[in-house]
Amino acid sequence: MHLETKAIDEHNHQHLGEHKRRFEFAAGEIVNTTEVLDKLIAFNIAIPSWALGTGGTRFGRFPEGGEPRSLEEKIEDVGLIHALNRSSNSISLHIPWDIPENASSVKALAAQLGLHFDAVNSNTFQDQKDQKLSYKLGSLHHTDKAVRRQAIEHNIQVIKYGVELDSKALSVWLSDGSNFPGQLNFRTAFQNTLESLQEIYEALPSDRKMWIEYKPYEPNFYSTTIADWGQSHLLASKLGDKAKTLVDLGHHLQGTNIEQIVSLLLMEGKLAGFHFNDSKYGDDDLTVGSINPYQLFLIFNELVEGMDARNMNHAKDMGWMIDASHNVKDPIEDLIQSVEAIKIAYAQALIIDRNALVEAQQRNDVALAQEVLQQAYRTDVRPLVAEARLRAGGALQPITLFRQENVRKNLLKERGSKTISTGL
Ligand code: PSV
Ligand code: MN
Repeated sequence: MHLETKAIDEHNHQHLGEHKRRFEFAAGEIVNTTEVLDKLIAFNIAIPSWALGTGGTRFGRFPEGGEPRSLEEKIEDVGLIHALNRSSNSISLHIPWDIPENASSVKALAAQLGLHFDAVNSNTFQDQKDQKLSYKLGSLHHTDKAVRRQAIEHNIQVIKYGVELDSKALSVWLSDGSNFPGQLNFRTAFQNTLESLQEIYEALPSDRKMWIEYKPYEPNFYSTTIADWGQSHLLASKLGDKAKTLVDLGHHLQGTNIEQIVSLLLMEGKLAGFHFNDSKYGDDDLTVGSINPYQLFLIFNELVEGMDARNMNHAKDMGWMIDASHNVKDPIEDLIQSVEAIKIAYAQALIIDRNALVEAQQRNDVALAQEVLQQAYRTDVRPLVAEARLRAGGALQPITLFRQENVRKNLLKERGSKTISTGL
């Protein structure tokens, strides 16, 4: 389904008066409105191809209907999101859930919708239909060299798909680990992983990156071979400049200070980017900002400060991606909410009074430092995010328009109610 520009214009016209009033009030409170708007307009967050269908749990899946049946339809859905919010101009593919059989036609379709391809993700955490050897006991860390070889070849194949799609990075997440004490020799598992990654790294063209994700548990519950940022960073350091650590917000134990991790990885030039989501217990895949928007803001505080310290381009020098697919919401509405939450946190981080914060930190004025941060956090920046969207050609209220235009109903009519898109 395609959303006409006319529908967006009419919607914006209808809500313009109210928006203007709110925007003028917000802009009057903020000293750097123009800078914030420019940065918001430039800032895009990639949509994962696996989030366009309804997610599930091991207890079941309750599809919404109208889910994309092919890679082309997934691209169309991202096109819809981007038309509404003008902030999601790329898609991240998971191989083999989405094999781009014909790269040039897929690229052309994406380009028509103003999209390009973000990181490509390999998958050695599931066995595929005609696969010779099983990943039941791991992939790149496996004790059997033949299994490692198969997993290495898969990653090299994914790099090739990525090159055809002009994707800039290979993202690797391994479920490798152990379920019981004694099952694994940790050192051998780590060294096997490193050697396997080295071979993959060598197959990576010089202008591409390898992003290494970590996760403390699930599906293995005693140990995970790349369990935390230290282990990912160790691998990335040994591999070289093209390798960096990817932070997925759902991949931490409760109470972990993720903002501190982000700050130090940035300091070392080893932060690849993000998989955004929110979680209450673990890798819950909840909508970004739905549980702990303050943590998201604190992460963006470190990101903005750290990127500025390294003179980085906020929009381009890092991988920004959502990794979530929950089971009770319309996936498109859910993704729109996630992107909005990210942009709100980013805008709030951009309006922090940096000089006042540095001064408070220097003087160890703890109370004032908190005041400075919370002054920004408690400012309602939603009118700025909406204004940036308006200037970029998007809708003032994306979800309202999505509902008014009966997008899901139309997709159901077009694709049927029993479609299930590939993914977890
Ligand atoms: C694993 O939990 C993960 O975060 C990895 O990024 C996967 O590629 C993705 O989710 C999809 O399962
Ligand atoms: Mn992830």
